[in-house]
Amino acid sequence: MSESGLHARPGSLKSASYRESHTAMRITLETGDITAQRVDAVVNAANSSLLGGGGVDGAIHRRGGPAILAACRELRASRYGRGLPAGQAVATTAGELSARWVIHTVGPVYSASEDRSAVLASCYAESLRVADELGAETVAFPAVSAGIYGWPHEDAARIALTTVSQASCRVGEARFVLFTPDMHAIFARVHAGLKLA
Ligand code: AR6
Repeated sequence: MSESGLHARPGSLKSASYRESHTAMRITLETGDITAQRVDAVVNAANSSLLGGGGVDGAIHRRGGPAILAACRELRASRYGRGLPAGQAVATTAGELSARWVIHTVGPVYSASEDRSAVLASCYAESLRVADELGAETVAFPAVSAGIYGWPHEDAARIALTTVSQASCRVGEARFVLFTPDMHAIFARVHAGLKLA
C-alpha cells in the first residue's frame, strides 16, 4: 500500500476489532505540543498545498520526518492535484511521530467580512470522519485556524468544541492540545459555558 493510501475501505469498518456502537466521545483539553502526544491520530492544521508551512504544520513535519512530506507529495500527484480544499481532511502516515496517522485538514483564513464558520466546523467533522474510517481511538486536535490564519480564539474554540461534541463516530477521545496556557484557558472556559463536560 502506498504511504498515502490510508483511507479505510468501507468494508474494513466491519472488522471485529471495531466498536460497532457510537458511544459518547470524551473531549479532553491539554496544554502542550501536539507532536509529543501519544494518540492514534494527530490532526494537522495544514494549508491547501499539503507541502508544509509554519505553526503546528511545521512542527509536525519537523518531528515526523520526511515520510509525511513524501506521502503528501503522493497525494498532490494523485487525488489532490489542485491541493486539499479548505474544510476537507486526508490522512497520511505519521512518520516518526508516536501516532499512527496524521490527518491533514485545511482551515479557512479568518475573514471579518465573510462568515467562514461552516468551513472551520467542517475541518473538525471531516477529521473525525477520517479518523473513524481509520479506526482511530484517540485523536489530538490543534486549534485549527487560530494561529497564522487569524481566527479569534474564543470563536475558534466555540466552533471546535461544538462541532466535535456533536459528531457521531466511534472515536473514543478527542483531545484538544492547546499550545499555550492562555489558549487552554479559553477552551476550558468555552467548554464549561457550552455545558459539554
Ligand atoms: N502543538 C500544538 N499547537 C500548536 C503547535 C504545536 N506544536 N504549534 C502551534 N500551535 P497555526 P492555522 C498552535 O498557525 O492558524 C501553517 O503555516 C498555534 O499556537 O499552526 O490553521 C500552515 O501551513 C495555534 O493556536 O495554524 C498554514 O499555512 C494553532 O496551533 C497555516 O499555518 C493553529 O495555529 C495554518 O494556520
